[in-house]
Amino acid sequence: MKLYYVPFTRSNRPRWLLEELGVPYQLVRLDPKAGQTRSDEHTSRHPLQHVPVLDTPDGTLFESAAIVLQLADLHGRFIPPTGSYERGLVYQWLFFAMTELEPHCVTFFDEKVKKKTPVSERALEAKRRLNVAARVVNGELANREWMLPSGFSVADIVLGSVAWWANRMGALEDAPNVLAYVERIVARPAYQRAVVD
Ligand SMILES: N[C@@H](CCC(=O)N[C@@H](CS)C(=O)NCC(=O)O)C(=O)O
Repeated sequence: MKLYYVPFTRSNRPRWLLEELGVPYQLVRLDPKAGQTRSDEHTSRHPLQHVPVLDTPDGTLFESAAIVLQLADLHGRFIPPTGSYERGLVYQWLFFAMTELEPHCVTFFDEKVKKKTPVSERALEAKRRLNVAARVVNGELANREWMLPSGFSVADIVLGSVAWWANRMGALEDAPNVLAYVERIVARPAYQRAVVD
């Protein structure tokens, strides 16, 4: 399998899972500054010219959460059986991460990091809404290390990477269990290998 990749982006989610799985893969680095994500070749892989894209024997796939679900299913690891209650929890936390947490991170990032206006109304509202959702995760993690009762899963890859980003931007407020969770994530050897470059 080939993973089209830009360092320090959402493409580290499938890379992290591939490292957790310990399976061989080819990393194809693209340089957005050199226009490599906007080439016709890459546009044919991803119509929005984004990463990650996974090249599989059957065709290409985009969307980081979809890719990690597919990889976990293909290898039968880090994902509970189809139809089980815990599989439902995986879907719940993946959708929660992508719809309730990440969009507010994106807005906060656009204001604070890109526009350098951390106290704009838009930034403050994004931070407020992000923390409403983060409090839910904080409560879940009160007595558990990972999002599923049975242990580490793809839910942690997606939700954990969003939590890492929120923390990195200084957007989290009063979420000690989420902070401890982020520390557990960055301590994982596979995570470290995935974000090294
Ligand atoms: N929802 C998509 C978002 C993909 C996305 O926005 N990727 C960004 C990097 S995090 C990207 O490729 N930006 C364009 C570029 O780097 O040229 C996913 O999770 O895969």
